[in-house]
Amino acid sequence: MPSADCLIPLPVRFFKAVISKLKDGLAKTREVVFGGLKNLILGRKLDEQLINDVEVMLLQADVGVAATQKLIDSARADFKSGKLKESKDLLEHLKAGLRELLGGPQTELRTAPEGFKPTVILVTGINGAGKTTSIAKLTHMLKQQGLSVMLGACDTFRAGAVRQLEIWSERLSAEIVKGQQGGDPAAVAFDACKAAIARGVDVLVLDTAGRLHTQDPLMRQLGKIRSVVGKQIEGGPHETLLVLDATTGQNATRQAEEFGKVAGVTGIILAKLDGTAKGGVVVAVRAASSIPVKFVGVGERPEDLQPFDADAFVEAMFSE
Ligand SMILES: Nc1nc2c(ncn2[C@@H]2O[C@H](COP(=O)(O)OP(=O)(O)O)[C@@H](O)[C@H]2O)c(=O)[nH]1
Ligand SMILES: [Mg+2]
Repeated sequence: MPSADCLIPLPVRFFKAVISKLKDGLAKTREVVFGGLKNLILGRKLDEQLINDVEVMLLQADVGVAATQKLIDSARADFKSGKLKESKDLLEHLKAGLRELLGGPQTELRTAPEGFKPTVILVTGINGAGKTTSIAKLTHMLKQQGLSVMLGACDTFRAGAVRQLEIWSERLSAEIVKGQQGGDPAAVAFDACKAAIARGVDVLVLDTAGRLHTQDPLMRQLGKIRSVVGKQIEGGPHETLLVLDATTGQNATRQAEEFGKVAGVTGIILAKLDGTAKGGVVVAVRAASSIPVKFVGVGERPEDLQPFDADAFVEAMFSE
């Protein structure tokens, strides 16, 4: 069986452009936390107390207990052994530690094997996380790369959900397959797969209703959508993206862990990073599960999605 190991190449990464856009999206976090952290570190002499104060700030930024502990333990050890001499050494140590925590498996989208179409991307997460908006942004990004995109409106549950996706499909000139409100989402997925094959589109993106990982019937329904897709399109869904709301802090971290166990999630979109001063949650989410953060959402416009890049992220966090 062909494996889903081909990657949609992301647009050439203009590292500086990515950083500059991320900087805007991370303005709140930078102002409140990481900018402050940089000033705190560089404005003081390196000692135990400074490291303690940095620890508190990391926790306040929602970096999470486990990741903070890792960063701080190694800073303390390197300070004691004399490796960190000045406060700027601590800053560099911290940045390197964050880059390491945020790095890991590749973050490009997984696709259908070469020569096979369509790639199917299933999008899941709780109500209001930002699924539909993230789908619009993803569609915009894929279309910018010259790929054709079709949308499947499998959120048949919430009133207005189909219409919301339909409005995006019109704005973005992407075809949409929809069913009746209250209808079977798996049936919509079935129709969408058929239409995507018939039209020869490159990527089919399926929107779904919000659900909690604890809602068994809804999780079974998600399983049914997955199996309907898999029966029609070999290896599909090739990517299952979990959308998390960055403003929910440690709740987002918990969802990454829990959905990761039961929903076959292969990547995370961390939405609404622009709306929080606790952007450190990216680190906590990354530390909590082996699922890579593939994109971050930094606004409500179609262009407000950024491929996640650990180095760019850390640079943006600490920039002026
Ligand atoms: N500021 C900001 N708002 C967002 C972002 N992503 C989604 N939203 C908003 O969050 C709300 C819920 O989004 P929606 O896509 O409908 O969530 P869904 O229920 O998961 O489909 C909407 O008001 C969106 O405009 C983001 O990255 N930044
Ligand atoms: Mg929605």
